[in-house]
Formats: sequence, structure tokens, C-alpha cells
Amino acid sequence: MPKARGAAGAQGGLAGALNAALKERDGLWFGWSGEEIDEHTGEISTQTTDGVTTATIDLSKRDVDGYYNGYANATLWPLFHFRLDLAKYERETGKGYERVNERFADCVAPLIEDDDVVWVHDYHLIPLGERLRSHGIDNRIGFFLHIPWPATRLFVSLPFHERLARTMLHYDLIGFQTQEWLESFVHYCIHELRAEVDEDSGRITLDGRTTTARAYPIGIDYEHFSQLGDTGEARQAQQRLMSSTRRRVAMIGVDRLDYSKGLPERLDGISRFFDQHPEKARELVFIQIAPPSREDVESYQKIRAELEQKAGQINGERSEVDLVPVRYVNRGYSHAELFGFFRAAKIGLVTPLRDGMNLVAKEYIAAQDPEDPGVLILSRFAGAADQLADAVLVNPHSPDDISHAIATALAMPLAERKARYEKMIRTVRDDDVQSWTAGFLHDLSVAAKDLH
Ligand code: ADQ
Repeated sequence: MPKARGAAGAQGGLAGALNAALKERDGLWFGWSGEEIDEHTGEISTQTTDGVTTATIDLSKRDVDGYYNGYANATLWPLFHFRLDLAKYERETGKGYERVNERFADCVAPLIEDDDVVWVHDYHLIPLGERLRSHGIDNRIGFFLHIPWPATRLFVSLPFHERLARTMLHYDLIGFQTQEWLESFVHYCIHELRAEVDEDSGRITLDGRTTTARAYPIGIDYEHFSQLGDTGEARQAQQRLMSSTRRRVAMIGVDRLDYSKGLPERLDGISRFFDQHPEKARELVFIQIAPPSREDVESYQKIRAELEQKAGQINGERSEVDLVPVRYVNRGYSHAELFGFFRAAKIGLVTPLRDGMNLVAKEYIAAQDPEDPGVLILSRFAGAADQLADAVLVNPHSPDDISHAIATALAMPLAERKARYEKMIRTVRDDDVQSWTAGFLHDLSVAAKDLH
């Protein structure tokens, strides 16, 4: 069986999802080590653990500033999350992005063998497929975008948008999280690139090359995650939360500290809820777990300060000697501990302003007690809302909507909680990360047949 070749940017939320897929296929993971060095050397370090070989290169400080902190995280990330107000357009960082993708192609091309399937992940590496083609690699190459693809009207604000979009068409298969992001991409291809599109099969043809674009909603590793529930670590975490909240209802949010996750807006919604139901301040505790991320990017420092200020304000207004309504925790926890916290929390608040998918929503459902499940409040702008339509769906920009959803969740009878949970757990369990990987890799092999 051909080995799988994976490539991804610095490890993040999606690393866990991919490891399982690589393990099964004797795969090789290639990417940035996360380390900075003075000058780029192109030296590759490899390490094999549990059947997965990891090959990484270090990047120079200049490359990290331009490519990672600059173009990937201060240009593409905000733009693709519909935040034109935060997107920075700098030629220098754009050049850094292209330079580093070329470096990656240089380093990984010699590691690719004839039968290998190459799977490139995410916005850090959009041009990598096209760069590999220029190195003579004609293997099957697929690309998966973990974040949204923005509407054409937003995407065209990116200088050289056409150059970036055209590189996408060098992949054999392009995967998006949802139909909506797929449709935005197809719309761009039709109206800006004048590509020929067969919407039924997802085939896009331009300049004699054909690629297939489809939606593949990512799932969680359900089996592994649910087994964590039996560990002492999960039970202790659950106990810890329950005993510290006593008879109050615990409501939980777990996110990377990122402006796309809608955290200040969530606190505005909670504040509105307490304004409208002051008596509930004694009955409800909100726990927000949000470890800092991307701290070298300015907009991330701002969000941290804003959140601290808003949490402080609610607590200043509503605290009593024996009660603090908002607990804001600035650190990460293990998945086992998160399982325990999710199980103890009767309401899960997942309210991103925009999110490719959002795995926290699926983990919250997976951690519930089937006999007494909690209620998921979910943003309609998260990719996950398509599959989890039985959550209480909200507009995360509206404090009134969030407040109303909290009141609905608190009052929801057991029978309705169970009915909603039963529908949602089915998709979380069945559409897991293993079936996501198998589906993508199957289509990649079929999509490629015509070309190879
Ligand atoms: P992320 O933006 O990182 O990922 P998400 O899907 O919510 O977002 O989370 C990924 C993982 O990180 C989850 O397993 C979660 O438990 C963990 N995590 C998040 N916050 C945490 C915290 N405070 N402490 C500990 N762990 C935490 C990107 C896209 C998403 C998409 C994923 C996968 O932005 O839309 O769902 O990739 O494709």
C-alpha cells in the first residue's frame, strides 16, 4: 500500500485528528518544527514514533515573522474568518509566504516516492501543491482547508488573490469543511477565474487541468475521546468542577483565545442574561477555558486584554462573598480533563463568529451522560451547525439571542434534552475522524484516476 504523505503547518487543533490517519497508513508527516533558527539551512530532522515518521525543518526568524505570524496569521486567518478589519496586507509578508512554501517544496519533494499519496493541510500551505508540481511531482495530491473559504466579495480584497486561488487548482482534490465554504470557492472560480465548473461532480477545469472540490466535514476521534471518560483523570476533573460549583448549574466554554471564537461577544451575552435575570446569578456559574495562542500577533494581545476586562466587569457587578459568576481560566487542559468538565457542565457555549467546523461542539456532545445530557448552545456561523442542527442555534453577535438561548437551556425539560442529544450523538459518533480520513483518501484515489 502506498505510504501517505502529510504536510501541515505548525501543530495546532488538527494535529490529533491527523495522527490517527497517519498511524494507520505508515505515514510521514512533514512540516515546520515550530523552532526558529538564525538562518534557514534546509536540514530535515526525522523521528519515528508508533509507525509515524515526523520530518520537520526549522525556519529562520525572518521566515516565521513573514510567513507564519505575518501572511498566514495576520492576513489569511482574519480574511478567511470574514475579518477584513483585522487583515493586514503587506507585500513583504506575502513574499515570505511564497518563499517558505517554496522551501517546504524543496525539502519534501525528495522524500516523496512514486506511489505516495500527498495530503496537504490548511491555509499555511495553499501554494504547496503547485510548488510540488513545479518540482516534477505528479503524484496524487489533495488539499484540505480547515477554515472557511470567504465570500468572493471579501476574497477579492486580497492583493494577488487570483495568483493564490489558481494554485489551488493544481491539487487533484480540494476538501472544504462545509457546503457553504465549497460554494464560495466555486463561485470565485466561476466569476473571477472563468473556470468551467460541473457543480454535480465538483469538477473544476481551467487551462486544461481538472480538479475536484467537495465538502468533507471533519469529525472527532469518537472512540478514543469517549474512552477517556472512563479514566481517573476525567472523573476527578468532573468531580472537581461539580464540588466547586455545588448546586449551581455550570456552563462551559472551551476555546483557543482567538477573536474568531466570539469570546467578548459571549461575555456580552452572559452579561445581558444576568441583567435580564438577576436572580440567576446565584444559580449559574460560567467557566471559560481559553489558553493564549499566537501571542506574537498584535490582534491576539488585544483580545486577551478585552476578555479580562469584560470578565472582570461582570464579576465586579455580580460577585458576592461566596460567589463569582464568571471563572476565566487562561490555560489549557488535557482532553481527559476537558471530558470531565464537559460532563459536569449542563450547558456548553460554543459561539464562534466564524469557524471552519469547531470540534469543541462535537466533544461536548460526546462527553454527555445519555440519561441526563446537557444542552449545547451553538453559533449558526460554525461549520458544525450544519450537522448539529439540534443544538440551540444562536447568532453570536446578538447578546439578546445568547441570553435567550441560556434561558431556554436552563428551562429545557429532560425529554427534550435527550431527544436533541440522541440526534446529535449519532452524527458525532458515525461521522468521526476515521470516516473523514477514509472518505477524503478514497475520493483522492478516484479523482486521480483520470489524470494518472
Ligand atoms: P481550532 O480553531 O483550533 O481548529 P477547534 O476545532 O474548536 O478549533 O478545536 C480543536 C481542538 O483543540 C479540540 O480538540 C479542542 O478540544 C482543543 N482545544 C480548544 N480549546 C482548548 C482549550 N482551551 N484547552 C485545551 N484544548 C483545547 C481549526 C479550525 C476549526 C476546525 C479544526 C479542525 O479553526 O474550525 O474544527 O481546525 O479541522
